[in-house]
Amino acid sequence: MQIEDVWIRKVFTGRGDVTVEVELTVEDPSSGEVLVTRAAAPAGASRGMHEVAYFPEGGVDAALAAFEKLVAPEVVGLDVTEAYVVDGKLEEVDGTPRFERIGGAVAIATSFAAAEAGAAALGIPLFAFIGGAYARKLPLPLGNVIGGGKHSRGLGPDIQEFLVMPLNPPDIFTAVYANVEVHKRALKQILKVDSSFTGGKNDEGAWTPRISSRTALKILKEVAAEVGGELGVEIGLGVDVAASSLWNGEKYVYKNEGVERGPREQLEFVAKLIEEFDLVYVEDPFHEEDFQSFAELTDKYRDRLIVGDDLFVTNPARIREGGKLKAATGVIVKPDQIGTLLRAYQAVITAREYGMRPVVSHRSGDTEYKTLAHIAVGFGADVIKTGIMGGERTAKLNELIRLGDYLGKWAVLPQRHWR
Ligand code: 2PG
Ligand code: MG
Repeated sequence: MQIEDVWIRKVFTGRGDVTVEVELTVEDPSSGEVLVTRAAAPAGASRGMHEVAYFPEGGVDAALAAFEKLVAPEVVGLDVTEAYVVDGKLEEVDGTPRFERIGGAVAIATSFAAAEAGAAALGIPLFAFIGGAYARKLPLPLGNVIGGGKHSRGLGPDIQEFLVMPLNPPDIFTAVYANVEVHKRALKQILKVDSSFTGGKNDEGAWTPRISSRTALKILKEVAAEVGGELGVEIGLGVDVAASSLWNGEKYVYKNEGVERGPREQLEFVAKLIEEFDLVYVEDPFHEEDFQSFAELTDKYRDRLIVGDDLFVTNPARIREGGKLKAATGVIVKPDQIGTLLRAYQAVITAREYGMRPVVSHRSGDTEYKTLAHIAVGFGADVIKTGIMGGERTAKLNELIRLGDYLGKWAVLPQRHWR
């Protein structure tokens, strides 16, 4: 099954960022059957310094030109049923470690579309193409209920995300439902502490009241206990501090709270939040170069998910560095951060070598594509981080529910496999 034709166009993410969508036409030479698959690149706002270049110099139009000139002539004729052959070609035609010539957006959209084509050509679902016959574990959904930081344009709390995750759901529908219900019911509690709040939501569909981080967690704790009690499910709390966005080179600046914290105070602050709210998930508590503080915190809380996002940027070399230092118990896997599905897979393998759990994640500017749900199941991720509300978020969650049906009795139910 060879690629016959390729196409690229500019489209938009849910936040209105311009991104690229790649379309591939594949033809079966024996039957003459023609398949068309497409995929788009998501876009982050709080990007890690070590991520691949999103677009080449010159922006999206330069990306389109690079696709036409460098990628298109080389991928036409490749066999999509050979996993990752297109990804290898993307590395080759770009030739830089950060995809500076073609841009990470072109790379990941092409990589995704090629995997979709491979699956379609073989007549199997994408997750099975990625993960093989043994891929049948459903991830726990992790989603943000209240949001701040860059995703709320500095108008909400200083911490970027206040998250919930069901820990022992009986099935994937109930898992998603638990998060949806917490999100819906949180509004009433928010209005009790911020009567001026008009129900605004941020880039990822999280509520953005002007409240402190501690108040946000208090609200989540109460609502999660209420919903969890009704559903008979334990719902854990988490945060993505996105600490690189707060770091000014010396201190963590909490603008809305009017507080500055040095590295030591930051460690104490985060540890206190973990204790007070029994946080099961803590992402990027320190800035992207501070492996040492990560290791100190992880040493205290090995039974929680202490997760690196900007720290690792889905980069196998950085994950290995962190693994050696025991800097985390979990690794965010955003395929777009590293440019291809093949590299993301290598990131997952490396994380597991060091006993760290993969958390497959969306971006704040995401698209209506459901690709991420298949990647999470294909990689056997413990957790999928994909928000709760908004079409580009529910696209992934609804697909997970469908995959649960598809796998039926063969599904390994989403459960907390740690602690
Ligand atoms: C994060 C992500 C997704 P962004 O920090 O984890 O929530 O945000 O895509 O803006 O990097
Ligand atoms: Mg993050």
